[in-house]
Amino acid sequence: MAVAKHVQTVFSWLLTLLGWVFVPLTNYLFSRWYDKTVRTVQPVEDEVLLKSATEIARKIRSRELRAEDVMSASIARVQRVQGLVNAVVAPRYEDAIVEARELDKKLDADSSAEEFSETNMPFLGVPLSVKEAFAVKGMPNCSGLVSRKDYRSTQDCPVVERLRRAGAIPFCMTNISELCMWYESANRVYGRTSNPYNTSRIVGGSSGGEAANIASGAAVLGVGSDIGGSIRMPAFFCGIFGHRSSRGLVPNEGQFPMATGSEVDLLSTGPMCRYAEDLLPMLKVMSANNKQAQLDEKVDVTKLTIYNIEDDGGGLLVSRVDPQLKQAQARAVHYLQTSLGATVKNTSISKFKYAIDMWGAKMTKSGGKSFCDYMRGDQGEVNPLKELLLWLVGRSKHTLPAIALGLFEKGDHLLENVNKRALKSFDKMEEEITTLLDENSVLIYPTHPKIAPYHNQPLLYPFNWAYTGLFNTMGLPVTAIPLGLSREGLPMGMQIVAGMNYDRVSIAVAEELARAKVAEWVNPGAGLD
Ligand SMILES: *[C@@H]1O[C@H](CO)[C@@H](O)[C@H](O)[C@H]1NC(C)=O
Ligand SMILES: *[C@@H]1O[C@H](CO)[C@@H](O)[C@H](O)[C@H]1NC(C)=O
Ligand SMILES: *[C@@H]1O[C@H](CO)[C@@H](O)[C@H](O)[C@H]1NC(C)=O
Ligand SMILES: CC(=O)N[C@H]1CO[C@H](CO)[C@@H](O)[C@@H]1O
Repeated sequence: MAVAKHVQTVFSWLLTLLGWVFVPLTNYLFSRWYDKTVRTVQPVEDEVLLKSATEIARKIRSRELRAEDVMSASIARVQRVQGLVNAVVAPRYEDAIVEARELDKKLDADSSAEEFSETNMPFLGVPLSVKEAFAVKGMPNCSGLVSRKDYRSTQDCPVVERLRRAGAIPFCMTNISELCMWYESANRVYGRTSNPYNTSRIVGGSSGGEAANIASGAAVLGVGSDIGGSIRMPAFFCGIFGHRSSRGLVPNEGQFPMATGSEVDLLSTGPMCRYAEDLLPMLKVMSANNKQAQLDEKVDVTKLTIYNIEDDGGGLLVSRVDPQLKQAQARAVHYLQTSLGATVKNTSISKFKYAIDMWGAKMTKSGGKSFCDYMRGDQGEVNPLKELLLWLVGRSKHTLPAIALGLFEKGDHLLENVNKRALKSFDKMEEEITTLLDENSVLIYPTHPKIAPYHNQPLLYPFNWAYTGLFNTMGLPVTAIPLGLSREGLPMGMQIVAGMNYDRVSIAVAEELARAKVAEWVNPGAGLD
């Protein structure tokens, strides 16, 4: 036992040492490769696009704005940035314009009608972007799988239906990673999405098109889902807000792939947006005001205890947290302490470094449908080894991360003991977290150890999503917030984690930091020539 532990320590030293040489070297090589094509999108200039969804809806209700004009502005913005960003994979512009026009007509007739009130339709006429994996009537739902590319949804999924009832108008579907299982959004159906702040960088995944579309200023609201960080990582890389809702709060139905077995415990659907004030109204609509979470209860931020955790304490094969991210997090925490009077406690939780093992063990135990099964669409299973050989000669219809995950899954039985141990660690960690987090406390943690890497670079850091995946294992609500730009002009951010069903608490902290402009979306390209 002692020997095993020693070997493990030595091994992790070696890796760290290797990392020191390796990271600068690969960074250098990647930058040489990608710098030739680097661009940033032009800043958003149209005032209509620089308002929160709540405000847009208010102005449409009072007839200061016309729904059709707002929709046209959003569409024009997509068309302006699409060539660089490639976030939108299926437009529904004509239908969206018709729907906006019809709404205008009704509002012109009687805009004070009860049906259009703020309570009934908080997102009256607001353009809505949706992750392609969700069903929107008449739109594709292939999740980047070539064999499903002609599929069209026959009806809206529950969250889209609810957002429509609240007045939002879906106008486009956005890119994802293949089968939503990687943190770079690229696939063989729609190609790759690039970061609006610097096109040499990733947008994250799987809800990457969503984050890029919102960050580039085209959409103000979006819908994402998160089984290992798929809302929070893209929100982080693109500098917007994203909320992973408490387990069971928002319906997951109507997305492909849909989690099966107890994988559902890890999956959560939630809002993505540019302005913090839209998070809570969106969550209310998406959860249909589920009573459990008491979203209307006020939160007194000054009474909060903030548990600040700097990093995972040295997870194997997980990158160290970038010093710029640590500084940004420290600044935000300092603000909460000094300006708001919250109590800050620096802490660490030793089990956090086993995040990947615990996540893997939870997924294996869930007994859901196999990934190789999903890769094949509806026709049996894909053989990942064969796909790897085909990939090497450029003939596979799958992406490398998907093939690698398929291979990994095939070897999963070898990890039986590791999984058993990980589940024990998990139980201890969950107990510790449950005692820490209540209605008067949150935990602050980095969203990701590295600022948006270059395209394809995530293949070198395949386990860095440990920072987000950790909280899926417990099903907790987490709000990812942006924290300005780094020296390289790329978004930074952090996670605010709350206790089960205390979504309103992490969101309240996000709102408070947004009010002080500590947490905010930055117009991409602003300040550059
Ligand atoms: C996706 O579209 C197909 C029809 O092509 C439909 O059968 C399926 O239910 C849709 N998926 C979801 C999640 O709605
Ligand atoms: C994008 O990143 C590259 C590599 O770090 C850098 O050389 C370039 O200046 C950046 N471009 C912009 C517009 O920030
Ligand atoms: C927490 O740690 C940071 C350094 O990481 C330090 O600046 C801060 O004062 C500490 N806060 C408390 C409350 O101990
Ligand atoms: C790179 C790539 O394939 N982009 C496609 C993304 O989806 C849109 C809409 O379907 C296409 O027009 C692009 O060509």
